[in-house]
Amino acid sequence: MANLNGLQEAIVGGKLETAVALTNEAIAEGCDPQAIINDYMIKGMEEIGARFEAGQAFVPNLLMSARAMKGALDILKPLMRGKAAGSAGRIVIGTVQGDLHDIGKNLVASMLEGCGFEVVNLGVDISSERFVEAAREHDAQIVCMSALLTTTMPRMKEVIAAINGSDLKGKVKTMVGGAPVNERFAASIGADGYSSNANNAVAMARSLLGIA
Ligand code: B12
Repeated sequence: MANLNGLQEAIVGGKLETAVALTNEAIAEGCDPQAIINDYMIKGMEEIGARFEAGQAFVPNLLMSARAMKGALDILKPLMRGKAAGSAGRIVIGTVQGDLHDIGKNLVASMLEGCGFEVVNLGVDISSERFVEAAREHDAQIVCMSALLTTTMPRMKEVIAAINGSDLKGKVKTMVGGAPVNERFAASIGADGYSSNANNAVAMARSLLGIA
């Protein structure tokens, strides 16, 4: 039987090789990739985050866990296929300026891609200007922003202001997410959409573009 608790522990312990081996075993046994991510891997990241907050883990531990998480995600990403129906729309996504967290953002990008969206992933530490330029260059319908730090959340408001102060006003929708972001914050900065996870991000993107 697939040792998914072992996978969760490998993520917490930052054990890349074990995480990769247990992920491959779980896939070979027919486990659902989405369930592996949501029910075990993300829980592992939450656990190491809680330990960090409690002073029981340190930045190198976070980095090791992130490495193990990424290694396992690389195996699962190609298997995350939703209901794709041609090109559902073009999306530019990035982590806001000053923020280097990209695991959740990349998960959202993969889910959107898997569900038929064309996704331009700008990476991390992205300035308002770059979001606007990229949206224009790629003729994006949605700009997605991720922030994991309370100190970088305000950058999302600046990106939305930059979009609204440009020729893209009214042409591009905005969607925000990341652990400290919630619906109320999203509404307060004028974002068109918010989702707490990658699955609902797809439903939200579809709804913003009026796709059933
Ligand atoms: C891994 C990690 C790191 C890694 C990041 C590696 C990487 N490549 O991403 C490293 C070690 C680099 C790191 C650094 C730091 N980190 Co850090 N980190 C984490 C940790 C443990 C996990 C984050 C994660 O990957 N979660 C798993 C993913 C899947 O979840 P997620 O990102 O939330 O994404 C999901 C949703 O939020 C949503 N989502 C995400 N983005 C988007 C975007 C859109 C558009 C939508 C719709 C949805 C959406 O969907 C995703 C999938 O379901 C968190 C703890 C936590 N529980 O969040 C701390 C945490 C975020 N870090 C924290 C801190 C303090 C730091 C540092 C300042 C530490 C330091 N002293 O140096 C630095 C900051 C560096 C910087 N400038 O960004 C704090 C933030 C506290 C705060 N209130 O701001 C946290 C909360 C830890 C803690 N409990 O104290 N970190």
